[in-house]
Amino acid sequence: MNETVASLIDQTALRLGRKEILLFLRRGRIESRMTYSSLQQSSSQVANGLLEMGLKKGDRVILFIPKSLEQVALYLGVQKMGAISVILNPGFKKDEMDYFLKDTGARIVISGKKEEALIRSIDEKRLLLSIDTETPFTEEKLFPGYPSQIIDTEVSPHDPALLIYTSGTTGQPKGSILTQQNLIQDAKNIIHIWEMTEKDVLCHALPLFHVHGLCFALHTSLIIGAKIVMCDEFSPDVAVDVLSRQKGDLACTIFMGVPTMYLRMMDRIERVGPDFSHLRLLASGSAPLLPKDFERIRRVFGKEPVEREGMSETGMNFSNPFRGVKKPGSIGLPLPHVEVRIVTPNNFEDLKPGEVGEIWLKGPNVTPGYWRKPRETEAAFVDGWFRTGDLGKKDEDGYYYITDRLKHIIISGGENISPKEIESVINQHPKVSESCVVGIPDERWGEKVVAAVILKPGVAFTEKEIRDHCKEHLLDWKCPKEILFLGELPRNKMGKVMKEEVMKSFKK
Ligand code: MLC
Repeated sequence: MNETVASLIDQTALRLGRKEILLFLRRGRIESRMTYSSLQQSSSQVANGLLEMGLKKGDRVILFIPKSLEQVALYLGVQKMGAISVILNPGFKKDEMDYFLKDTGARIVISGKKEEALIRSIDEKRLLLSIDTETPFTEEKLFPGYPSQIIDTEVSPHDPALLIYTSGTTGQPKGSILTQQNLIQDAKNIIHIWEMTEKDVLCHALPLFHVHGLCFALHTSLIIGAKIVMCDEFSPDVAVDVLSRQKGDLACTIFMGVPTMYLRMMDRIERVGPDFSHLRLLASGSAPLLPKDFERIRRVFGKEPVEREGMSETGMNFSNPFRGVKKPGSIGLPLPHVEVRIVTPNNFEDLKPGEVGEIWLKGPNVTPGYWRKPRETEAAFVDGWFRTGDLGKKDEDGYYYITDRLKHIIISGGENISPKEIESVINQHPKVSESCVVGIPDERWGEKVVAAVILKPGVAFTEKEIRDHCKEHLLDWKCPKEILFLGELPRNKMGKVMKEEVMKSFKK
């Protein structure tokens, strides 16, 4: 049998059956506990149940469900039967979900109770399974009575296992295909470089619909047998409370977060000042960690953070060493088997250390391409090298730095946001002539989304109305935090909007 994410987890589960592997916290209180054998049993029942419903290997299964133990068991069940998981933010609005349903061609949607109505409003007849995630986990909620033996589906290393949607620079999200091999390589790399073992306990406060919370945090822990203290959502108070426990069920050794999470925790901690010496790894990624925040984490937590870099298309690519020198402002060294080039973006010439160019990647962790988007896939690769769209450099010690972005993406609180997607929503409004969305530096979010809007002549439109319009069509955090009405957009001689100039108008 080929190795799959699910088979690796099963092997550990067989060894550590009675171990409590997941502990679920709702609003900071322990709600449910799950052993490996319970996870194994319910996920196998899910797999058998889905097979009996007629689902097959390679079918897409959308998980549109709040963070919960049910979500974990369902996700693993989908993995076991060889279908492709599409795990989506339960906050997506109707238009966004309409797009995902069409783009994935999903055979079934598994939703939470609250999310069910939204799917039904798009497609009354779609095969849908709605699961209650608001009450404590029980095995009976999923597929009770179905066989609980391990499924033996023929899955090859190159079969797609997961679609992770990422903000497309042209507007529409693209489903990055991650194969079994991509996911396994990624998990093995992380376990290896961060020296994860079954003695570890991870505080999991990330969403499960991104590679960060799903692949870097969940896969690694389940594969190696590290216990997970899973929070229903990120709350700085709960995270600080959990991370400061030195003994008992909740005592953790690892935290993985985005810089915004650290900043929000530190605003609390500096007033309280607990002892965090039991934590062995504080990992930060998904957005740049400013050197001043690196220093602040070191001061407040008494430990240097390990900054690392990854992408939905590749999993994790770089990390500062767990034991060696961690350089503030650097994303660190390439992970095992990840090849890196820094090239001139125009004529693809390799550059020397210290010179800034586009970062290109190759390795078993890199996606074979975007789901049903051959043109975007072709544009993303040159001779088998993945073009990240990030500009960066390497120093004399081999540490990498991201200096800028070639692609138009805003990174806010660790979420990648496409300005084009927001512009097209704003521009849809009949009162709007055009708009330009940019990201400007922000203490809380790293960057925040702002919009310059040009109205049609003679119409009246308020900032609130634009925001409401955006909230109707877009996830809340994609909506502009500031809106400026301009007479016209600044353009260069070619007629192209000068984003830098638009950004300046917000800094006044
Ligand atoms: C929430 N809000 C945001 C936001 N998240 N605004 C801008 N950017 C964000 N990321 C806004 C909401 O719209 C709302 O405003 C207000 O904040 C409170 O909402 P909330 O839902 O209570 O927010 P909160 O739970 O506090 O969320 C903050 C956060 C979250 C930092 C915990 O954004 C988060 O989980 N970020 C991590 C995302 C992540 O996992 N990224 C990994 C991508 S993978 P209003 O006005 O609407 O009321 C990747 C690869 C890699 O990048 O290497 O990791």
